[in-house]
Amino acid sequence: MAQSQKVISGSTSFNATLAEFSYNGKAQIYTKSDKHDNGKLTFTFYSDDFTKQGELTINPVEYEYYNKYEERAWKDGGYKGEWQVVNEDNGKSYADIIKLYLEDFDQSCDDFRNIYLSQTIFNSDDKYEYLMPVITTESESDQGDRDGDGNIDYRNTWTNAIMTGIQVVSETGAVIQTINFPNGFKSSNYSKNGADLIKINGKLYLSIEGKDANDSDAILLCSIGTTSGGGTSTRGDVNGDGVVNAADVVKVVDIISGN
Ligand SMILES: [Ca+2]
Ligand SMILES: [Ca+2]
Repeated sequence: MAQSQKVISGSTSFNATLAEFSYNGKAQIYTKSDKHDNGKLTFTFYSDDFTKQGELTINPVEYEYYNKYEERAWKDGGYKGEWQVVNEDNGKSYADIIKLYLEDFDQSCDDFRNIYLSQTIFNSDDKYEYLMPVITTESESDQGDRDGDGNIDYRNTWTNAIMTGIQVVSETGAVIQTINFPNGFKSSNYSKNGADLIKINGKLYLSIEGKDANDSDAILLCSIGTTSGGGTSTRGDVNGDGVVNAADVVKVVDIISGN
């Protein structure tokens, strides 16, 4: 029996698109590049016998980060000395694209991890789509009293990358849909947790963990339509006005919160 073998350098994990979200109903093997090469992220597609078929290179969102830690030096039996900067760092970082975890309540409910690319979740054409976070940065700080003398003797300032929306981007680079999070909702842990792609009764939803406007833990639920092909309705058009926009997100949120 002939064997196919292939060493794929620069890639960390095997992946594949899901057949149910592909244009021709077939899964497609791909790998995702290990590191951002000057910010670029490369997906490489392979046939079932590992023949390279093509690449998709995208430019992740770039943002500036900043960290600074200062403390008072030890003097006279306490942290009473001059303020000194222990660590200060700034530069550019890249926000990864959003990975989806499928939770299919119509089937086994087992989740399928790491869906980066799909063809038919967000529209019905044969192009791949992926999700880019809309990023803003917020400054945070804390301070404290290490020696308990009642006087502040250290302070820490840093920036957090906050996701305030999602862009659905075609492999052509065109933004085909922008979801602006409503009501002050924001998410800072998207890169670790990704987002859930939930399938219930044939309908698809995004579920994103984050904070509401009062800084309480919250999830944002967002309808993105059905998986059945051939329909004429606009995917994600919850309120039926023919346009997919933030109003659709708000409508779903209102339903969930019982307003
Ligand atoms: Ca498509
Ligand atoms: Ca102190």
